[in-house]
Amino acid sequence: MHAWKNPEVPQVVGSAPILELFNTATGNLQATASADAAKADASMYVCGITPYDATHMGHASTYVTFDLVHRTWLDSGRSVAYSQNITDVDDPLLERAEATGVDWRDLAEEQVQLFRDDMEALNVIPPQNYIGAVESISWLVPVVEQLLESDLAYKVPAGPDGVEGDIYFDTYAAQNDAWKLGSVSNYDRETMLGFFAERGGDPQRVGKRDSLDPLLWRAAREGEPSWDGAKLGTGRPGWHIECSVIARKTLPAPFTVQGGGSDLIFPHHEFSAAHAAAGDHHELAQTYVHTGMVGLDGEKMSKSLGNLVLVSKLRAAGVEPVAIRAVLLSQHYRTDWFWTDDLLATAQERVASWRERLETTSQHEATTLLDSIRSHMANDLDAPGALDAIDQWAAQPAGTSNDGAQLLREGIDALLGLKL
Ligand code: 5CA
Ligand code: ZN
Repeated sequence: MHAWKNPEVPQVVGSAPILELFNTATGNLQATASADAAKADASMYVCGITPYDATHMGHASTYVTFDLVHRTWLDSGRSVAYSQNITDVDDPLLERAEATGVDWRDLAEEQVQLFRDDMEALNVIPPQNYIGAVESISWLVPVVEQLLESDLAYKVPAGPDGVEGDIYFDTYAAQNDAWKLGSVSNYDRETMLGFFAERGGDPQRVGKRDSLDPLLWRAAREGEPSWDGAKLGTGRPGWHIECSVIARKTLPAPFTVQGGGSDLIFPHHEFSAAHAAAGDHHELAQTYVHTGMVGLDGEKMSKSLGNLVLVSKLRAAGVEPVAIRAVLLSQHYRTDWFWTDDLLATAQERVASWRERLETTSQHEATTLLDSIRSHMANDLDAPGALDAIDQWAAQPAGTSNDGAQLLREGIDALLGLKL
């Protein structure tokens, strides 16, 4: 599928130090390159939207976070391979389409287009590989066939609806030196069971070898879309295998960063990694990076709760995208936080004060501030620290020279994606 328009990213003299990010799998900060290969190619997979209610501030915050990873790598002279999926066939999308009387394909297409427009407005660099679940089915079928052949996947007898042919992953049989249950999330079994039930899993399904075993292939049901799955029978793909296959098909193994919101740690990223290790005996990614949840009025912002602040609505109301992006950058990516109108008003004031001060920036001020922004960003994406540094510069009395204005404007754009 096509993504969205590539923004111009200015090349700025100097370069960012090696980016360190917090790795959920190890619980430590981790360099995203070794010191002797600081400019090695980098690669990233970020889980994309399920297109039925795009793009709320939670989505925006997550994609802008990984855009900062992307920009920091580019600034340090690395080339970046970036893939993202679209979960364009899955239960919640089909349920929403059914409830609103819209064809699921039309709903997905409309929401993906809205998402593209929002990403473009927010100055997010697009992935080179933007792949829908539907597009990935021909890649996925042989992978699941192979798991069946190795007895790491199995067919479950018909459930209450009488349909035969659902295929599950054998979690415990699949453990090996590249992956064990908990390798990514480090959760205990009780926590896993809670999240599994909450986030699309079916611990109660009769006939599974273990309650946590995730679905790989769902046999065709009356009224649901389905595809020819060769030896798997007719059906549609499970969620984790879809991302696992798209990532492995389009990126090197292991790739540098696997990204998404913290709601994807378990089961989604745990099992995406498990599926890769089961097939290929290697780790899926080097670093698992997760963003905090954005909420509204005391609750996590989510499509199912309906407490959404949509990027498109704010844009339609005339809010400048750069101010929205400045709100997102004002919160550290690993903290949970709540969207408020006050945060937006503050960001609008900050952007105005930065713009005004830019007009009188010396070369020396520009290089000093850029160094500071670079070191904040390399330290686990400390964007709030970078914005505070910009505030401090803006609060200094205006100088008489403006020979640093262009450099600083371009640097703030290249590193933070803020177009002043
Ligand atoms: N399609 C799957 C991933 S394969 C999915 O989770 N889609 S989503 O539309 O629900 O979310 C898209 C991305 O936004 C995911 O990375 C998710 O973790 C993140 N996200 C969703 N809600 C929030 C939120 N309230 N705050 C921060 N990030 C969020
Ligand atoms: Zn995913």
